[in-house]
Amino acid sequence: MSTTATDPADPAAQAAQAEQADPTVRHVDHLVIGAGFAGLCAAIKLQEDGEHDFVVIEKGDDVGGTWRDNTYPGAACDVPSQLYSFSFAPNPDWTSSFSPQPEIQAYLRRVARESGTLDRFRFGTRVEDATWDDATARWTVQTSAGTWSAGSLVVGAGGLSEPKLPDIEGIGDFCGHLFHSARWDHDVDLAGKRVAVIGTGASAIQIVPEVQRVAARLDVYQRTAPWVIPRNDRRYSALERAALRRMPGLQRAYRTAVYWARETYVPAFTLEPGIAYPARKLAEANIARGISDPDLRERVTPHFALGCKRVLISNAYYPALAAGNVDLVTDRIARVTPTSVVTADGTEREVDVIIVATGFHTTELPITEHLVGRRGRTLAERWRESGMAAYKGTTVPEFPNLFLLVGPNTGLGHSSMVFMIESQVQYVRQALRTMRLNRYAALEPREDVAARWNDRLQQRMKRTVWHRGGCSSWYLDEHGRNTTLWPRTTFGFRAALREFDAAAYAVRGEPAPLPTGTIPPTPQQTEDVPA
Ligand code: N01
Repeated sequence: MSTTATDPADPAAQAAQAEQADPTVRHVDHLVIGAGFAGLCAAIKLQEDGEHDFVVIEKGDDVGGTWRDNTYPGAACDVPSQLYSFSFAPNPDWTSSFSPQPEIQAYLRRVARESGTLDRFRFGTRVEDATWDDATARWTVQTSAGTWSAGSLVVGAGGLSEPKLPDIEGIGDFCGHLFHSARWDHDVDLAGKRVAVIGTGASAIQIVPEVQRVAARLDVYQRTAPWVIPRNDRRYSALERAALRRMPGLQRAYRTAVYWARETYVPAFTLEPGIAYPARKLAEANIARGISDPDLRERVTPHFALGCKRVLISNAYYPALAAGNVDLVTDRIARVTPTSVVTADGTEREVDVIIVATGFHTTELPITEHLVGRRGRTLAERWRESGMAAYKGTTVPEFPNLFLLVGPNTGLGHSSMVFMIESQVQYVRQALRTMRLNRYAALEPREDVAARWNDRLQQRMKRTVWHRGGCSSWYLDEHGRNTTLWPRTTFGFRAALREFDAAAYAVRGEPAPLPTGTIPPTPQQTEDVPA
């Protein structure tokens, strides 16, 4: 077989040569991992830019990501739907201000269908590993359905996709039904059952009121009480929806109003936690309204600054805890037996079903164990040494042509992740355009630039409520560094990613002179709220 060298800056020639070498490998310009909000956004925008040679690899059997997986009763978004949706695909048909999961899932399915990209999606396919090949300047991606070779890799695998199970003695020996909130077992009928819910985070507080209504008894195991403010949910009337449908300008104005209202939380989170005093009063009033028993009120009142952990919203949670068939258990769980949960004080509570609402692997993302960079080590290995960090939350030194969506320090405690995803996808489009125009085979951020970016970010983090608020949370890694959240405004994030800053990158492949008149138009950020 011929091994004639090809121009490393010419992906087509590289692909052709590799195909000759191994005809079982399929070649694409771009491979996207994940078909949630992030992967779908990437696919739609790649297509819009004329980048038709891509594939989306998705382990599930549908689009939707976390909104496909979290089907527990009561699942709904805690960011208003007018903002928690793509700016380029407004939906006038949301039935209420905080949409339930089935509506969000239906929205994502519709957007995917109408985008005309679905034929590039490979469902039921798991990425086993992805390895950078320096010789060809391409990623080799092993999947459960064969091997792909891709010029660039866009990872939209999600930060909340891998359920985290609690490490409790005996939990594996439980003989009743046990499942995680993100893997709800709909075959289990909870009516008349004795149920335990472990955890009191965003998922649990939505699950508890639903289970309380049908279960014979419900034990809620709380390790740390969360702050819960009222949920100002409202159903839209048919008239309102008709108005939103007929007047797109009205919907844009609505979205803009929600955006700015949410952005007013930022100073309390990132500058001075004391600013959140009115929200704290709201949360205390929420407790007082829902619970009359002083002892229970005391036990659900957090002892840390509001915002330190995710602020939850619910009108139904406290009344459910106060119901006659519910016990809030604040003693530590010592062990689980085949039929019961035993707490440290020796109390044993018999249960038929245990619902584990203990969150996700957020600071050691499982996909990173499978991404092997230029130096032959995985992204997980790099991050074990240096902590989870990326340049602008998106690119990582040592990992050429890799783009992380919802990467390190892009999470939010107050607003819509869809806004952050669109900002990142804009950046990726600019990067790919730069590569095409200049015939770069590969680019990766410079170590010094990435380090400066992250030093500044961590410096800023010290002022935030997530560090000063007196709690432990999944925002922080084992060294106490906040590697998950963005510590500034979302419009600040968008501004930082608006243009691709090629000078921050090491590139491979010589720039070629551009023939005049053939420069493709700059991909424009969809007109959105802060523009
Ligand atoms: O998970 P969490 P989640 N023994 O990690 C407790 C998004 N989301 O699935 O606080 C006993 O927040 C743990 O206790 P503690 C949103 O971004 C959004 O609820 O660590 N308890 C905590 O109470 C959210 O932040 C929406 O002391 C244990 C709970 O389990 C993220 O998903 C809805 C334990 C875990 O809370 C995750 O939320 C749902 C143990 N061993 C989720 N281990 C909406 O948009 C953990 N806990 C509405």
